[in-house]
Amino acid sequence: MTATAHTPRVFSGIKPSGDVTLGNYLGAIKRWSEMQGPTFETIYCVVDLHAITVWQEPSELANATREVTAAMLASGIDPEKSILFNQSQVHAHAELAWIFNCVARVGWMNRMTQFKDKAGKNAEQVSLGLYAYPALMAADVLLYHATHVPVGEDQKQHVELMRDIATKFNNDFKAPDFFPTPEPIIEGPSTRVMNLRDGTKKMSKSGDSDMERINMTDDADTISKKFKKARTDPEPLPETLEGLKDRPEARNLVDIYAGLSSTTPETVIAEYAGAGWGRFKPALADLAVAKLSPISSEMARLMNDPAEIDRILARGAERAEEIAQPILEKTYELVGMLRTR
Ligand code: AQP
Repeated sequence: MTATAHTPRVFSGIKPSGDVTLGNYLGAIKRWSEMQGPTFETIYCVVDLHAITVWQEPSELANATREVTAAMLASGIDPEKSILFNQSQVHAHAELAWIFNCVARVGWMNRMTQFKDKAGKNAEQVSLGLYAYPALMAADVLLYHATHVPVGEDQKQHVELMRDIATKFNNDFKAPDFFPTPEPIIEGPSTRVMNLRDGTKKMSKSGDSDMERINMTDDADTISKKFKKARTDPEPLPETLEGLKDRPEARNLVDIYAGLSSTTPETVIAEYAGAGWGRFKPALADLAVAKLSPISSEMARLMNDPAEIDRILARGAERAEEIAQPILEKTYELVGMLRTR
């Protein structure tokens, strides 16, 4: 079996750890929706087990899971075309993650920059789960023998680590190509949407200030206000993209415009060369409102019918389990676990 012998299958996930941001939308969800079609089987997951690597209020987690699901559905993820479910309903994720905890090396985890960023100076106090997160992420993808993982730039290192885990497992247990080595898909102008107040930091759900991100649930006035107050420099937009070098905030706004209008940063610069912020920011805000308002209205409609969201997730979990369970069983067999029933 070679990597190409595996069914072309996409897996990706998003944590229910706060309001879905424009970064999550442009870097992940919008692209996930575009990947539905004849080329790939697509599996999308609300990764609630990942969310609890940092504290989540128990009374809010179920609703946050529904809200992220609503954002995915409203952005065009079709539960008939894709398998859409939440991670904790398919037990095999946690089981395979344990096996991968025993395959991955501590030295590999120590190199993960996202852990260093998230733990900061507090590394002794964060959960063991946050440290082991990449092994669970490897399990999420490899449980389905997925071959492609569309993610934002921040997840690239984790996809490389999952390739190392797959290779080591296949070697250790003498099962050549049992697990595929998945390819990350990181493309387009919005693989790293930056914070609106500091163009050197990523836009995140859990960032300190609401003004640094656009939430998918923000109304038109809030979106306009946030773009108006977004940090920029005093210079107008340059004639070419090279002119945005060393101007991270300006580059970010151009990239966001390109992502929202499904074009390239070059095209945006060609249209707005020489424009000041007084012209560009309102145009960007109008574009964002036009693209995001239909999504936020649809999210609100879906959130009025939580039973329907739960039904979609339950059906998705059943379909996911049909693929995952035989792969988990084969994994246990390769590891040598006694199976008596
Ligand atoms: N700023 C971003 N630009 C582009 N892509 C992004 N993604 C996240 N932020 C950006 C992509 O969104 C997908 C889901 O991410 P996640 O929720 O699983 O985890 P995350 O990367 O840790 O996202 P956040 O928003 O930063 O969440 P918190 O603050 O809770 O940790 C992934 O494909 C990710 O690359």
